Order: sequence, then structure tokens, then C-alpha cells
Amino acid sequence: MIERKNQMEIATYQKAKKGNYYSGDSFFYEELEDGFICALADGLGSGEIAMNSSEAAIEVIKNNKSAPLDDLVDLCNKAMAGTNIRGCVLGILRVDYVEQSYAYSSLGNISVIMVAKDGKKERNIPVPGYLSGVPHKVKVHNGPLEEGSIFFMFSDGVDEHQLTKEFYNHRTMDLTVDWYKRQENKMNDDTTLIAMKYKGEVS
Ligand SMILES: [Mn+2]
Repeated sequence: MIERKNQMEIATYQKAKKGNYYSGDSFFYEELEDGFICALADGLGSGEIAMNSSEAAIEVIKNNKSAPLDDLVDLCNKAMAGTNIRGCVLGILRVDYVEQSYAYSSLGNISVIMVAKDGKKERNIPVPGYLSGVPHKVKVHNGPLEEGSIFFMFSDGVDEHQLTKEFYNHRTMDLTVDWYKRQENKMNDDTTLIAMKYKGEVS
């Protein structure tokens, strides 16, 4: 069997809102036997309360890594019912190495951007709302996976207008995130940026 791991290159950046110790954003990613999953949640409010909500959603995803994306959103939604939990927005990305496809789903202010090797950019259409325990229908978007494709997922602390051509043109994810770090970002919110590149099978 072909060793299908280590096909993704990932770099992340996270910073709490000024004056806050806790970030209300939580994220998770993992390379699985035949694919990859990444999720980012931004909890309502700020600080610890926000963190409780986003962590609850991410916990659900960690425990249900293989569930279909729409089921995952439902499960996360159900997890928003506890005390000390207000709700969150959520983005989930899954890459399937075997089917050579990717899928993502998002609700609220989480951006998902895919940049193909030829530079063609595709982004999620933001769906207003947030997970609060009330059932929410979400769309799952699918596409073919190509070697060299780059995926970005970020919370609304990232001002997308600041992501210039230079940002998108870096070849490695480390350099991409380093570039972002060096900018004078006026971050008025918790900020999380995840950059992921599908390298394909390393021979
Ligand atoms: Mn936010």
C-alpha cells in the first residue's frame, strides 16, 4: 500500500484580540490515512466564553473526523446547547487523497479560499448565521483536487483586502504565514489564519 501521509503542508497563525488572554477562535487539523481534515470555529463574543463555544465545536469534529460534512455541522450545532456556550461560526475543509477531491462547508464569517496551481482563485460564498443549537442547513461545495492547490481558512480577524498578490504567490506555507505576520495588521478581533498546500504523493 502506498503511504499516503504527509501530502499536505500546513502553516498557521493565531492571535487573540488585543487585551484578551484567550482567543475565541479554535481550530484543528489532521492528516488521516486517506485524506485531511481542517476546521476553524469562531465563538460568539470574546475571551473565555467565545473560546468555550468554539472549542466545543472543534471537539465534536475531532471525535467525528470521518463523518460527512453536513452531518458534522449538525453535530456541532447540537453541541452549542450547553451552559457557558453561546454559539459559533464554523468552516470545515476535507481533502480526499483517494478520490482526489476536496469539499468544504461554512456557516458565518469563516473564509475558505482555494487557489489552484494556475493561480485561479475560488472562495466560499458566505452564508449568514451561526451555530446556536437551532438546526441550520448548510451547503457542501466539492471540487477536484490538484497537486499544488493551496487552501486558506481564516476567521474575520483577517482583513481579506490585505491579502495581496504577494501573499498568494508564496511557494511555501511557512513563507505565506510569515508574510502575513510581518504586515501591520490592525486586528480588532481574534485572528486565525491557516494555510494548507496539497503537495501530492511524495515519491
Ligand atoms: Mn471573529
